[in-house]
Amino acid sequence: IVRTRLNLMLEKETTGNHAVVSPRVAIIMGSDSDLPTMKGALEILKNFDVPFEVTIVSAHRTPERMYSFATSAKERGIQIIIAGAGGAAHLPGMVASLTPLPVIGVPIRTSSLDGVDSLLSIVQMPKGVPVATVAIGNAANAALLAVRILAAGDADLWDRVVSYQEDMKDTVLRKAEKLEG
Ligand code: RP5
Repeated sequence: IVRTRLNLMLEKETTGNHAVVSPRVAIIMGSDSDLPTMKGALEILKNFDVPFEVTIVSAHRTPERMYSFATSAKERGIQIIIAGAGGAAHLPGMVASLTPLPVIGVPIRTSSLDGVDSLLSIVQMPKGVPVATVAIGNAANAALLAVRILAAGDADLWDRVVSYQEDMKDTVLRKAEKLEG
């Protein structure tokens, strides 16, 4: 993956070797304007200590780059792709058409149609070419889904997912107790 402006922007935010060593997940987005949304996925993968790479790939502005990214992802060790895009959001679907790897789509909220355009562009895939689509702007859930898929074959990661769910439950129960007095 070419060192892009986005990679440079993320340098300070990624810790250790998350962004460069044996990435298992690829996070791509159509534009650097998607980054504020996609940061939600970066945070989750960092918290679960899942190595990832992140870059910009645009279906419309850089179609050749999209092709080379998608067709080389498996041989580079990528197991899951998270793709964020807004508007005519063809990136997740086109990537899913170019590789058998699981693709999770993140619809980016837009100013004109509030992200409904992105959601419908990503979710309405033809039979045979699946994209797992999360809610508008919910990049965190895309990463959590990626972590769960990886955890099915990774005992350590499985334990971390179980702890995450337990922590979530405890948080809600503590809030309920506080509310009840
Ligand atoms: C899409 O167009 C991107 O995913 C982004 O959400 C949207 C707008 O991109 P910019 O014009 O901000 O670069 O391809």
